[in-house]
Amino acid sequence: MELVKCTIENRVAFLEMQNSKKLNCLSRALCNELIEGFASLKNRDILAIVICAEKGCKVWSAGHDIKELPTDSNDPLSFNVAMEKLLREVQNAIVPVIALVEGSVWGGACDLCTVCDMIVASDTSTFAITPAKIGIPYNTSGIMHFVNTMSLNKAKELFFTASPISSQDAYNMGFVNYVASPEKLRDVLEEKILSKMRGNSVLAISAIKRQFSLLTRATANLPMEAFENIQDMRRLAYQDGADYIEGISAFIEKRKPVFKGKACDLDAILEKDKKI
Ligand code: YXS
Repeated sequence: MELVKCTIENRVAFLEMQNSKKLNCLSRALCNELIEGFASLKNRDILAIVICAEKGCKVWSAGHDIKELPTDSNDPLSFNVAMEKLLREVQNAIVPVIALVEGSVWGGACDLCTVCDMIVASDTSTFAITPAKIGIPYNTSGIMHFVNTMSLNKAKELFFTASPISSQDAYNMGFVNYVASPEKLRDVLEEKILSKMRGNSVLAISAIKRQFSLLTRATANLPMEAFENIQDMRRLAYQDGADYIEGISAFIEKRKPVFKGKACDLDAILEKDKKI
């Protein structure tokens, strides 16, 4: 693996993202190497997996690689894209996964943090979920990750403003477990979490972790039509809505996007769809 370093220290596995020159964008290559890292740890005697970036990084991860987002009307966040597979790998891990965050966290990387079991962040870190900034209708499983991790009002604020919040704010709302200076980050991880877990039964922790994963993914019985309506709406937003292409182009051309989409456009398109 070239983009991820996997080490094991005192029964804790560290998957360190080492592509800071590309701001650790969750490209297919980086996601696949993280998935490979998880696979290599399946039968190891470990009590936790830590996802981290190189010490001193300014950006923990800039999120999905925008230059890899499809512009051929395919769903940018479909079930089988590498980033979605990585998010499921974290949730299916049989030991707790902890995000050790230094630097800023963006977009899909913020979702990666929500699916981790705990977060220890530096006091200079920020978190932003940014699909609205790029014209992307986020996906249902991704939204549920935030619904399961914070209050609805804070989740909506994060999505609708697409603006970064500080790690202190994230701590105050229960999203981040501990905040520490960059120099003390690993010590706090060890002292507050790992050292206490070491004395406990990894078997019991694994059984509990698997229950959390199953229970948090159990949706209240969503009627099939609602799910189909969601898929329809998302498809119409990233296919027929021009905002998605404008968001990607604006980012690549380093200019502010000029979004022309209106909320009622969705109704009009849905209406048109019904007439077919
Ligand atoms: O100009 P060059 O070629 O050097 O490239 C620039 C950026 O284009 C590139 N870059 C990215 N390329 C692909 N995907 C990205 N996510 C991405 N982010 C950055 O890296 C080079 C340096 O970027 P620059 O000049 O902006 O660096 P900076 O230090 O001034 O600013 C760092 C950031 C992270 C604040 C800034 O790059 C930024 O805001 N990046 C976009 C963060 C973001 O919105 N990520 C969401 C990606 S989409 C996603 O995750 C989901 C699909 S969703 O949107 O639904 O959540």
